[in-house]
Amino acid sequence: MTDKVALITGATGQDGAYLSELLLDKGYKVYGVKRRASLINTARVDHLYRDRHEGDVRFLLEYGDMTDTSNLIRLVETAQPTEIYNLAAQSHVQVSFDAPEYTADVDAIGTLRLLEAIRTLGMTDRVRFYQASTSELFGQVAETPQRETTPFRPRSPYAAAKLYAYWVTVNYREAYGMHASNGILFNHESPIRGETFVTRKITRGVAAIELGLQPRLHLGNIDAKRDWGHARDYVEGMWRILQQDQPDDYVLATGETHTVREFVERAFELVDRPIEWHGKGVEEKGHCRRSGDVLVAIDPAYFRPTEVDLLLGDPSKAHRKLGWRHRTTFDALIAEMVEADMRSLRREVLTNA
Ligand code: NDP
Ligand code: GDR
Repeated sequence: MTDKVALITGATGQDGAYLSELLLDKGYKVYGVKRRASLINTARVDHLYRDRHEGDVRFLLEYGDMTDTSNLIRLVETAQPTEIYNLAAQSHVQVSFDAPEYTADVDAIGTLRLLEAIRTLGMTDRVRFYQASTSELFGQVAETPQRETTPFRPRSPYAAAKLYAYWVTVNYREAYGMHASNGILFNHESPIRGETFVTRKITRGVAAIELGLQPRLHLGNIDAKRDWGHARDYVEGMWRILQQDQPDDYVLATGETHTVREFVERAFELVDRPIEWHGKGVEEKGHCRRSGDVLVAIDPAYFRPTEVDLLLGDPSKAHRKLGWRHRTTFDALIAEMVEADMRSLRREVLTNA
């Protein structure tokens, strides 16, 4: 029987799925938290699931919610984890402008509830805690590239909620001597990225256009710059953060930045549809055309009340202290995502034929 037990909130999300897989490979027993929903929402981890009646079941999904204190206490008590990864969040920046109070409840107070559950159960010296912090904390950036010491200046209700979660994690480390750490992760993507985040929206859109399922893609601010890596690489960094003797906060990033516009161009190139832009995007709400067809149209509905224009991380502390490095390049990430979306949409077309 393994003595390494992880509790992962947000196990059904993109990172939760990659992290569950990694920890199971490393021999952990993993308790994942799933939310009650009217439709089954475990597609990303179904391949890890085994019937409880089979032997050696090391992946267990329990119902839970970051808004429910007593539930969180029971989950920690049941799992008796050695490591907790707090990945659960209302993670969509634009949605946080529409649902700011819910976002604060889940992302900020939810983190506090979980830390308090650990304290209430007298487990502060037995559990290592990872908080999913974000490059969105840097917001209107004070310096470039952004590193652990760069001042925070959040630009959305999501980022403001995550700012609270960041500091309360630091506070529990200092006040109670907890092994509690923040991973300040820059954007990371994959074929199982949520479909409303820009990268997946683009790769799915490219596949759908290529297969004749939709005429064009509607996007917002294509001049925003992001430091995009692969989720598979980043969950390994999360694990490394909790294996350190001392808790600390780390930036995980690639150290490269690209515009949304570049992401679009590379993705269309992969299906042999090089594109040219007409208009200047943000300023003129421009379109991108190919042989007269408008393939990308700019829709003001996707612009945010306040935008984070540029993110570029400096991961040198993680390189030095964790021995962590991203492995997947920008081009390889896009290729993997476009190929996966082409495959899955082709399958859908065949099934519906
Ligand atoms: P996802 O949106 O893919 O996953 C979020 C997870 O949280 C899902 O499992 C979701 O459940 C769950 N969740 C949402 N609300 C609640 C709630 N009230 N109670 C319990 N669970 C809830 O996000 P990612 O996997 O991309 O990100 C993981 C974490 O890392 C998030 O905290 C995010 O904010 C943060 N982050 C992500 C980055 C990225 O680029 N991906 C970068 C930096 C930080 P369900 O499946 O039912 O929706
Ligand atoms: P982000 O990711 O806000 O960086 O947060 P997202 O993919 O939503 O946006 C990236 C940039 O693309 C611009 N954009 C669009 N975005 C979306 N979603 N849809 C569009 O149509 C569109 N057009 C342009 C956005 O304005 C933005 O500038 C992600 C989340 O995973 C957070 O949880 C995480 O903390 C940060 O990354 C790091």
